[in-house]
Amino acid sequence: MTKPVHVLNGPNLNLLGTREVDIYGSETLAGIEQRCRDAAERLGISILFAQTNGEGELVSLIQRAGREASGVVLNAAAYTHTSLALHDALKMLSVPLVEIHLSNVYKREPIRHKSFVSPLATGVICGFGPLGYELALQAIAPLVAPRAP
Ligand code: CA2
Repeated sequence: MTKPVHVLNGPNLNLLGTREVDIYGSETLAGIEQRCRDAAERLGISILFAQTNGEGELVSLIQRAGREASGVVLNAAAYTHTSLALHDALKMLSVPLVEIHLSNVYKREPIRHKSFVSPLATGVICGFGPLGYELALQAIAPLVAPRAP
């Protein structure tokens, strides 16, 4: 059986829907998780969904994904723009990686234009809000599907 795709979320995304709704929308992270579960079922893949506020914990989740996942969808939130530790952990991944952001980070402050994730990603999706998670799963599904015998 194919390993799950790990959908990993970084700091403060647990607060989605409660503030900054003008930027991130009103959907909660629980709502996004449900969207992912529905999309995964349609696509015939399984997922593990997780969020952490800690940089070290996010590194540990990526290391675990290296052992236990067939692919990774990652919204590393602010650590995207700051974390060399995250970059080093992602270097060790040998499965497809889709970087995702709810907002269009390139339309925002210049500090958000730098990504420690993008150079290691298979592809990047940003600016489509929660729909981006579904698009990321749609993009990664054919890359993690088992080959026909
Ligand atoms: O657009 C995205 O998905 C981001 O990854 C979100 C990060 C931000 O630092 C990135 O530049 C772009 C921030 C997530 C913080 O989420 C909050 C949600 C509600 C209230 C406050 C923060």
